[in-house]
Amino acid sequence: MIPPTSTRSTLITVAPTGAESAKADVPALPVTVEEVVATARDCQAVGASVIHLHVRDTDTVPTLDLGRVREVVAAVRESTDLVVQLSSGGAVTDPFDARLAVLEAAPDAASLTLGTVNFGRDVFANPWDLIVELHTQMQQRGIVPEYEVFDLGHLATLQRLLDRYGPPHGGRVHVDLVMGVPGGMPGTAQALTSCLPFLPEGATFAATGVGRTSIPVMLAALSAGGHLRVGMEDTLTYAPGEPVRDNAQLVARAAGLARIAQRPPMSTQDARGFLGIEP
Ligand code: KMH
Ligand code: ZN
Repeated sequence: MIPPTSTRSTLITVAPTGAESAKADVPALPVTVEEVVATARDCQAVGASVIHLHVRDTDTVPTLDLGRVREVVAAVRESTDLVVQLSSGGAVTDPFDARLAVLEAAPDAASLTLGTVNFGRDVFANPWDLIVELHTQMQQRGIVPEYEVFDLGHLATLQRLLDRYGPPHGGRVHVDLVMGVPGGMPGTAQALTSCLPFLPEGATFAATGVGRTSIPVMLAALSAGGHLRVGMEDTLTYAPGEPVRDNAQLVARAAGLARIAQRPPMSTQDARGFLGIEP
């Protein structure tokens, strides 16, 4: 097995909003510019160094409207030092050209999903040509990708992508294992461990456990030298019967586990160095 490159600290990404939950069902979900900025600030204060952003319009509906995306990116940059990572995944209904166009907002980083996966009753479509276009456009625009892996086969696609099109901007191959999505790999220590031998040489990884898999996935990731992503995009229940209060509550728990693992949260400055993002 190729051991993943471990670090002395833990990169914690917060995914505060996502594209799946409705504000009406989850009143604590940050959807306005002000709510996103407040969450970003609170999450940085308790240990996040990266924010994975999905944007909502003024009716709280997920949007890839470039003007709105730019507005949110600028507002988060003005109020925090977080690495701004835009979602290029959007919602399952978003067209490919609109998902590609978010790169025009010039984020520090963007997600890049490495294959199609069932997503509950929907299909999250990520064909090869879209993957290549996202990868090469990010190279050209100086945007650092976070490779999102929902299933083991996506790691084989990543290797093929790197072999054919070369390394990402910044040089760091950083993968997020998104686990526990109904249709993707399960959120278990066994599944996480199974992925590790298939990471490209020198790659680092984070893991995200959706729903109740959040805690086992965090513990497994930390044990294996990995990094963490948490947030209300992925988890709405803090403990059985207890809704998440806010994103900072999830980040604070992740930071606590990272400290127990003796790999405390990475600063935003260190996160930029780690990911190969210019200061
Ligand atoms: N909303 C999901 C369909 C990403 O942000 O890149 C896809 C997603 C992945 O959340
Ligand atoms: Zn996302």
